[in-house]
Amino acid sequence: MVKESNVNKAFEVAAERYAALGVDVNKALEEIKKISLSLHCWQTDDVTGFENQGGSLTGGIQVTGNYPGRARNMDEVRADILKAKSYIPGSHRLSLHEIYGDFQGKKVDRDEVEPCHFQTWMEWAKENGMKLDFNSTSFSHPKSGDLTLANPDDSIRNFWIEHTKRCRWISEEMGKFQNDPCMLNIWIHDGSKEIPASRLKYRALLEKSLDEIFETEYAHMKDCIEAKLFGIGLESYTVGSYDFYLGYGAKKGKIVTLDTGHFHLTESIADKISSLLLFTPEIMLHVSRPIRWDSDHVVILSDDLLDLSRELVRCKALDRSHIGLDYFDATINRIGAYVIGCRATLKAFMQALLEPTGKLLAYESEGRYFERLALQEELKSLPWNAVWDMYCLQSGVPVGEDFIPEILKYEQEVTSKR
Ligand code: RNT
Ligand code: ZN
Repeated sequence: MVKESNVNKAFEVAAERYAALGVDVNKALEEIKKISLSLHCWQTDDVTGFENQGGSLTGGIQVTGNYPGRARNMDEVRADILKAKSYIPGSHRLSLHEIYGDFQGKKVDRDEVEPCHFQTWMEWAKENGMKLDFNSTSFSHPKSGDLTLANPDDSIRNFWIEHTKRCRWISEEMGKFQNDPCMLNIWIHDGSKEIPASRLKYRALLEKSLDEIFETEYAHMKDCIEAKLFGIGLESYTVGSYDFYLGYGAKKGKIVTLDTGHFHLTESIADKISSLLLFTPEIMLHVSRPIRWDSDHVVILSDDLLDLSRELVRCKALDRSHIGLDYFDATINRIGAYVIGCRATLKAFMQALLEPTGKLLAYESEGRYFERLALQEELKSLPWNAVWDMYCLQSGVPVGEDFIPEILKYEQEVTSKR
């Protein structure tokens, strides 16, 4: 067990070290408390949901691995979320997909879903101090195919329009219930394996569908549109590309979701933040980790993530940003995977909040580029982890590696018996 007295000592030394650079560690601790992640419920059960038990995951996404202990029903999903949450400092939101509705064993098709199917979720979330975000679900359904909102067949397209409209309505009710806007993320997989004869046709259809979906104005929810480079089996063309959604978002005032796994691998997501801030209302993130493709590996404290979190802090954009997570790994303990990714994301923000941004900016405007680079390098090895440990200690969650045996205990007692 990490000794509390060591956490206190290390914090004291770190505080002095940062103060010398003009950084107030206590202020950083106050700031990080305000960061609420939007935890993705689908890490608990490999994006299965409660509608097609045993049905396969489609839409060009894939969960790999079959580690034992997957949550099999709503009670298990809820229990696992609470378990994961107990190892993550701070207060966080929960992001639900439409397929996680409380359907009570009834068949409720995607164009029939209503806010009542999320009533128990709203109450449960409230009891557990969480606010909800929402996602429409157009994959893993007989009508998914390769095209949903961009389908030239009106009956299929209208089916998904109706679904997405209902998801906005549900989000509105969630937002009202929790007295805080619910973020609705719309991601569709539409695309094709081979080069289409017309790229324009499907994009025009998607624009038309979105216009219809967004006709109703709501006050308690916010729409986010998520772009993607490609999906498995849909490698040549994605209707909802980044250019498409950036254009749509800028023109119609919608929030563009940046999923960090949805771009060319050398593309910097951090570099996109400032442009989005200038031309779109807010920013929604899906923090993920692509390995060679959109593989949705467990998020770790990578340079990319650090760069992204620093950018949001430097742009003073935290109050215009929503930090959702999106990965699904079934090769290791799923709750462990959940916690690793959430803690890594918060650690990145901890480091960003400890940056002496004013000093770097001053060096830059004075043309003192040696000092700027030297300080950027030194910052990497400053004792940020002492402040992070203090955050965990103050939040009453395990410090450092102490969460590992706890997760193993839950595995032994609960998830391994599933
Ligand atoms: C897929 C998108 C999408 C999904 C979730 C389950 O590539 O990232 O956000 O992962 O909605
Ligand atoms: Zn995503």
